[in-house]
Amino acid sequence: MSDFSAPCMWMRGGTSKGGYFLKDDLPADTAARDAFLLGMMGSPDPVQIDGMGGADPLTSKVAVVSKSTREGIDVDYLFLQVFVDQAIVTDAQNCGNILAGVGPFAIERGLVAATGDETRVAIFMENTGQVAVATVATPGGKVKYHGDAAIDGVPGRHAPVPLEFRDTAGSSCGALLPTGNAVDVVNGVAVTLIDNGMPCVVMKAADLGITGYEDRDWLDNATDLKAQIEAIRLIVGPMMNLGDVKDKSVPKMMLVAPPKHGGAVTVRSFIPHRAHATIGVLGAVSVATACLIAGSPAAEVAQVPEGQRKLLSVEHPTGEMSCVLEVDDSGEVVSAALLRTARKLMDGVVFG
Ligand code: NQM
Repeated sequence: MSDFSAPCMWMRGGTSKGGYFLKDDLPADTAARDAFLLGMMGSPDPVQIDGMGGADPLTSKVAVVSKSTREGIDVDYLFLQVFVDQAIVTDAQNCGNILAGVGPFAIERGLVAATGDETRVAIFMENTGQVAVATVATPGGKVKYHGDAAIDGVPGRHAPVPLEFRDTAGSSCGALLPTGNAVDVVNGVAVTLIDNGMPCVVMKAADLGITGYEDRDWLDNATDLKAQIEAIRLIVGPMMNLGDVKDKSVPKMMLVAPPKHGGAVTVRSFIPHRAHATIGVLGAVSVATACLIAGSPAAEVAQVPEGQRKLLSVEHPTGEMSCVLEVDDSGEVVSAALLRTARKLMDGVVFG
């Protein structure tokens, strides 16, 4: 526990949920900030009973937002993952789901003025030094959360928040393929080490002895499988320029299989120690990109559409996520777009 309290908006962003703060409302000192965030979430504790966290990495997240001084950018966004059962707060990864709430939050807090029925918010993602553009519905100058858009993993319909990404390759690893290879073999398993916005290890589910169509509970209880995957993760951390990843939430571990519902590919992801209920946004972009790399495990199982603008539906445990990838003449992915929704849940003061 800390003695600190701060104004906070609790929001669902995509299929994740967490606390959104103005940077100036948090302690400037990182150690003090992290102590407050751990206390606020109730970490470390598997059920986070003494805090706001939802006992799941997907609901133990924080966005820190400030007005940007960068040319052409509206706001800066720092994502922080608060571990559930360890006293760790890390900025070593980005989060595209929590990103979906950043535009609405920035408008609500007056950092960005609404412009007509829709407001485009240019967001600098501090974790990776890259830019995303969110389009927020703002009829009458107010953020609208109700709407007709549905995303799998979230019941009901909400206002759409389209997200566009450019130049996300090598966000954390320095290159799209940090080893320079489409395929590396680690502990006998063929893997693609890739980073198109999120460092990911993409491998065939079948090579790990599963189908790739298992549900989250089954995966979370598959102790031997998880140990095998963690052993691979610890080896590839340094190969991906991420160093020792023992206490890091990256890379994400992506097990792919052929699509079952007319999509491009099926994925079961570990983020990295729990199975994801759906799939991360930039995780999906990275896996979709792996599907385009000739000779990769993902390409072997994927159905990739023709053309320079490709809609790749990434099937996950509770539905699918549609990624629109644009490739240049040489086949390199130059931009990615996805649809998310977000919702304001609470605005008040939170105690650490
Ligand atoms: O990959 C979970 C999530 C994420 C990350 C995780 C995400 C992304 O679903 O951009 O959104 O992989 O830890 O929120």
